[in-house]
Amino acid sequence: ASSTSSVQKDCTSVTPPYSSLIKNLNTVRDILGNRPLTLAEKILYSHIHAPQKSLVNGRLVRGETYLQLSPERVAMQDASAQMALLQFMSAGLAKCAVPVSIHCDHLIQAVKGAASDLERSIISNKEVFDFLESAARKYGIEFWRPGSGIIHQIVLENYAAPGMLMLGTDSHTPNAGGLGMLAIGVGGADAVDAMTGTPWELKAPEIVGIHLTGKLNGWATPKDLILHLAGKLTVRGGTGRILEYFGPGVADQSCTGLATIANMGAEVGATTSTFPYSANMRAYLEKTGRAPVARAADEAAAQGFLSADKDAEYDEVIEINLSELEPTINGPFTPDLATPISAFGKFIEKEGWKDEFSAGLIGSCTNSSYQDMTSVADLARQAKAAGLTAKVPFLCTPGSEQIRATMERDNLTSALEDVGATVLANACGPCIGQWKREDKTDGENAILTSFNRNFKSRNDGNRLTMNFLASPTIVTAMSFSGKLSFNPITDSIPLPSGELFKFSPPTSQDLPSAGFAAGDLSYYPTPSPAPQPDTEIVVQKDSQRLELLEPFASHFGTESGNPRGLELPELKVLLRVRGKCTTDHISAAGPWLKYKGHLTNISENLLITAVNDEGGEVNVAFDHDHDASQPSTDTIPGVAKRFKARKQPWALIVDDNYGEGSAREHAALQPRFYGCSMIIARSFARIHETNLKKQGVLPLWFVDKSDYSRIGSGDKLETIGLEDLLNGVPDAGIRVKVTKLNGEVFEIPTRHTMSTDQLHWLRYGSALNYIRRQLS
Ligand code: MIC
Ligand code: SF4
Repeated sequence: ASSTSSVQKDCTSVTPPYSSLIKNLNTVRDILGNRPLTLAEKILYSHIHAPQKSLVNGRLVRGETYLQLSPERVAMQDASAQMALLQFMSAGLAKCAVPVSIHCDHLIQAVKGAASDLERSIISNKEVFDFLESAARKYGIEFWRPGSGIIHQIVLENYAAPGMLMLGTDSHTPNAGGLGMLAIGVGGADAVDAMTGTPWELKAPEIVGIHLTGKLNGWATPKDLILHLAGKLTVRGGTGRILEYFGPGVADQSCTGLATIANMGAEVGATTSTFPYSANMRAYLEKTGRAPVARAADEAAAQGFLSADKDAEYDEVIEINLSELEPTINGPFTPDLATPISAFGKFIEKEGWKDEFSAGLIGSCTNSSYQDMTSVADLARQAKAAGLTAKVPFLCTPGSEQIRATMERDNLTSALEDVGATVLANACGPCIGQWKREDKTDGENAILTSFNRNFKSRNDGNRLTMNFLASPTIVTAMSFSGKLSFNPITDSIPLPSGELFKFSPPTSQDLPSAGFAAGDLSYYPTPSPAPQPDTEIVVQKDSQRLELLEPFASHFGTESGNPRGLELPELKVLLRVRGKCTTDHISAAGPWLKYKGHLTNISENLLITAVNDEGGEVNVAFDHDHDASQPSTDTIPGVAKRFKARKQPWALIVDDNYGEGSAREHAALQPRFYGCSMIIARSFARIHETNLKKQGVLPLWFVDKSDYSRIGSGDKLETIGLEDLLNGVPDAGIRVKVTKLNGEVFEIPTRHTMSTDQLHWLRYGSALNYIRRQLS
């Protein structure tokens, strides 16, 4: 079944309940003494659960107060949904408390091209897709099957709406902020809060105002704005903060351009990003079959709900003049190493890297809008007219079936294929290491992508592949030269005729004049399906892909064998991790994605790319208690397994921004599964810190960052003060007594960020154990 006109949507299920939100907001406004509010505050505060009860003393301090929120919707992708559903199932409810959608996108491997890749991936992941589909049927969840597209693009096209609050089990969930809402990336256990109707807790973020003036010109795109900002803010700059854009420069950007900016707010650690409602958002809603949502949003905007109040106060304001922005290329290995294109050639030369790259990749959840695709097709046509084809493999992943079908109808696909591009399935593919690369399997090489993330080993599993992030137009133009130093704005490409070819700045169209083509209608799920409680969810006993979850044991009480009361049992340090340690280091993706629903199997990848600060080696840990039959060192998961076998609970010592990157909660589940009870960090990334708390691991921050180097593997750690905290004694902080291997003893001070509720999670062993108690 195929159709060329856009699908009719059931807009009743996706229109935010504006009047009750505004009413709730007014209650909060009264409590706060009617001070002017930012847009992000309005959206957050309108979703506070029972404000009269939860805002005790009328106090709400950004960066301090914990808010109890009621999100309106949850979206989950196939990799993270497995754990989220396994946890939800163990809560024993018959249906979800809010609308939920599941998107099959991460598990599709790119090898040859859309059709065969999809077919092969459906077979190889059948067990998992069947599991997700049956769970969706049982609990009344909208199920977007493999091939339908990437979660964030589908959410933008179908579910996102101005003023909404949504959670997604993926760090790039903020993409939906392009429609003027707050969409927040979380771990599966947080999604379970919303799915069970438990208020979801978030420390009121600080709000950074980003004031946009001027106009983008020539080759500069919204992607360049966020690449530039990432360079300014660094991968830590957004932690605990929402980025709220405002000013005259917002209205000119297309809705999908804003989504790209919001998407990559994840790269600076921001809680999310948002923008005031605009005419372009209205146009996007209308073109994607949601005119009734646009009409309702117009009314809400007229009441001042969808933009900041005059004189609203930001915690910091950053000025960006769009007229001064130039295309920017970020990387390698970190998304915040930003170089303007005019300086990029020199940068490559200075680093001594070869002036070549081996593949150009466009699309993904970050950059596969109609606007992106019309602009790259324009460049492809210019190149074709000059007789050029791409110099390097040139791959494109459309974000959704709707985009794919519209590209095909409007001859954008053929324009790309004419110059040698391969159009892959509507899925994550190479962005998440689902890329069976047959050309470069090892050795140093560079790739250029329009994706969002570029940590080591991410795309093709090769640690030496340098991934540079750029706008789709820059990636495309450079793919015709194959040289990293090529700047399409100033440089020309020599043609066989001896003439020189220079690109004209790309032209684009933000929305298709003929509307979006729906493509294969069988990809669209029934809106708000009724739960079918009789559906059986099959998890085979000997399955290598799925495993039912055993609740984690509490650290305290007689069963735990812990003699220390409400202090953690005595812990042994497994490892001191050096430097950057993202969730990709803690729980690698690529080939491991297939074990996302099997905790025992996926735990084999624990920290396998982390650097041991004692010695500097990757994936090596020391076992100071080994017996005669065991070597004194092993892989990190190897030593963790030995500790588990000895029932020896353990701790990690880690560096700054520990757990940056994704929302994957496996990075918290896996250490907990092997017996990790505490992690002391120089600092944590937000989502990961919460994920640890949810699974009953205590995250502590060094008060004095230099204490990091005083603690090493084999040292014994004892908490002092946790018992008081759990007993509600006013917070005096937790001290940690360190007994070094050589017998030396000292104490260090630490800080924590645990709210009262989060302390319950620790006490019962996990948030889920606590929810189960509450529900029973
Ligand atoms: C990513 O982009 O890193 C992922 C894969 O989408 C992750 C989610 C996951 O690991 O399940 C994310 O961003 O949260
Ligand atoms: Fe998929 Fe990549 Fe987007 Fe994550 S960042 S959702 S892996 S396309």
